[in-house]
Amino acid sequence: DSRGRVLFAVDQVTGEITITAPLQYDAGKTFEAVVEAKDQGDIPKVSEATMTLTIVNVGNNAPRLEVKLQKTVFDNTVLIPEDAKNSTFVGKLLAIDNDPGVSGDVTCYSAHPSFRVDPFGNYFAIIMSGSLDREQAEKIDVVLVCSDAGSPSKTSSVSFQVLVSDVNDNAPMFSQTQYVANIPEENIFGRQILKLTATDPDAGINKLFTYSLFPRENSVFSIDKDSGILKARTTFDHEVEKRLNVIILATDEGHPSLVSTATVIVNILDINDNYPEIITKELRVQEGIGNMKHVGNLEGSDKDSGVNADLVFSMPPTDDITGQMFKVNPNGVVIAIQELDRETRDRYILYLEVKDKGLDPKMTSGTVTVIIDDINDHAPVFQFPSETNHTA
Ligand SMILES: [Ca+2]
Ligand SMILES: [Ca+2]
Ligand SMILES: [Ca+2]
Ligand SMILES: [Ca+2]
Repeated sequence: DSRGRVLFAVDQVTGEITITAPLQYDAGKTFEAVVEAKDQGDIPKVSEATMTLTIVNVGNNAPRLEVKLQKTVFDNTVLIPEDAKNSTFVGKLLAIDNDPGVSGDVTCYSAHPSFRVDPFGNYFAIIMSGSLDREQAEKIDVVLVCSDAGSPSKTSSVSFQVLVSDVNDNAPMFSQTQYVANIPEENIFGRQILKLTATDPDAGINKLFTYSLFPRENSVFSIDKDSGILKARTTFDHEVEKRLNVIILATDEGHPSLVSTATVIVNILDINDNYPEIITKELRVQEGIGNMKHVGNLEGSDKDSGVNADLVFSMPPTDDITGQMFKVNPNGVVIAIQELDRETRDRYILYLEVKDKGLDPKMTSGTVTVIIDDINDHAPVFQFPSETNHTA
């Protein structure tokens, strides 16, 4: 044959012709062989006959497939960006089947949903038919399958690789959209509030990002652009502000870059850093009120919150007369223990203490003046006229 193979042999005695190599079927192909016969005389007589062999197609051959990719990065591998549009041309699929009739009619399909093959003249066009996502699959094996219409049908497959290149299609993602931090007031400058974390599933510079504050100028907070550590640039005062919000951005280095945001709520917790005050300066009471009677309520204040501003009044033991005359309840109610008589004494000065219930209680001392008002308990004594001198 054309490749110089010996395809036939003839038995020198019996004349039997045998096939020594597989005869590949090609439509219409015939083989010719010349057969010689000679006798065994001293000068042999030779005669020749031409043998013509037509190969009959008894089997059906599977299509032979070949992929010719458009942009190969290396052998049999094509590089496609993950945002490649539907219908992007990827390469050609050649499907050769020389079988006669329907045994040579070939149809093909792609086993991968993101690709399809469309008949196009004497080849099939390999075309994108779905979207790619590098974050899902960075390397794809695409298997193309072709079958002829013979019976039985013969099928072949061929594959190629797709390397999906990254596009910056993901913003960095914070681990939470909202963070809450509880920081006691009177913190030191530069105290760490919390560490934010974000991740970006892209590749290369598309996955690099930095943290920043929004707006960038902030006198209260600072953030480390690489570590995401949020710090205080000031000393917080619960009595001025109980809760602060700050917006953090994570911006990647893709072109164009993508940004995401998170909110940090900072609760400024109370510390017992304020002393109570006694607001009441004086209490007025009418004379003559008796034993265990209500004189008045003491009022106090404390700028702190909760127990740190929960006040307890007391009157420390004293040798003074006030200790025998008055009693102060913890809630600030002042009681007269004995009857108050203006004529005996018209004012008393109470020495008081007020203390909060904080963990480290703060106490303030002060005085409150109790003024005894007159209720005209003595009938006027007329000097003149009088009943006794009969001047009336
Ligand atoms: Ca990104
Ligand atoms: Ca990406
Ligand atoms: Ca306090
Ligand atoms: Ca406080």
